Amino acid sequence: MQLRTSKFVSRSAMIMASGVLLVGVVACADDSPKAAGSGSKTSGSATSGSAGSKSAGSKSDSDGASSEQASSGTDFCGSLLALNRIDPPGEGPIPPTPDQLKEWSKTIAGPFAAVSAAAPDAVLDQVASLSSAITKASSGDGTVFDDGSTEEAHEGLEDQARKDCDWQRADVEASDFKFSGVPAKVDAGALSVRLSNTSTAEPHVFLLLRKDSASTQSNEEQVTAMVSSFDSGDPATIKEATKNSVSGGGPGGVPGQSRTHSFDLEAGEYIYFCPIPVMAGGDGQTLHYQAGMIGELTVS
Ligand SMILES: [Cu+2]
Repeated sequence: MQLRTSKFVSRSAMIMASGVLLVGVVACADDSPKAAGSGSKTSGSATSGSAGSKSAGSKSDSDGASSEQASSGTDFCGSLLALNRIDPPGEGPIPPTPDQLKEWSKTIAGPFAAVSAAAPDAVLDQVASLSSAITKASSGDGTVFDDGSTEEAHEGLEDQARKDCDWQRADVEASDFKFSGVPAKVDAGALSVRLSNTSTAEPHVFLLLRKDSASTQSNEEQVTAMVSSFDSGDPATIKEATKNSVSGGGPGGVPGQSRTHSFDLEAGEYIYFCPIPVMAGGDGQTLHYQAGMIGELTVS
């Protein structure tokens, strides 16, 4: 039982991170970021090169025309959305193996290079930080997921996107145990969700599951069917059970934190939910969505 809980926290921590890198709920609470850039010692990956050269070189030639900046902004917006669709490494709540990390770093290399190439000068430091984290992952080093600075860096990109991108926004408050401020309905396309955790004790995350219109199960039952598949530890079972989950995770943070994730949503009916177990005074078995952190979002 305890195992299930701790595994689930781990999975939540993984999926809460935006498409790029995730930080353990506990790890990010201890607030001990490792030196950004230490991964650059690792021999090169495809991603570190492009980010590194951009961060080294392009700050000085930022006197470009504003039209150039506008088109670069458009690329930045689209490429960030694409990056955010990439799932975290590993299977369900099970921490990724070194091989899975290596595989993931290959998957994310192209989308990250696109972000890196299009990123405005204002976020070059963040791009460099993420690049070094991906380089670490490419050597099978999972400590990138414990590093609060990588999550901060991704937040910097999301923050910039809110300035540069013509996206729908939702400012959502997560408290114990409900979400406030989630629109009932949005248009298909980009939606930047900024989650502010106003709890004093509980981490929260905002995830989306596309409703199965053929299902006779309640929303809560559909979420439970998905999250309980992680207990099987079987990749095929998990894959089938999570097929309607919106890929790439969602915004999440510890008490007092604000975190942002931009989704690119197709039309449909979605369930939003937080799957973290009740921690303070909880039995370790009740998950936040079972205590009220669940609702519906229509995308049309
Ligand atoms: Cu929660």
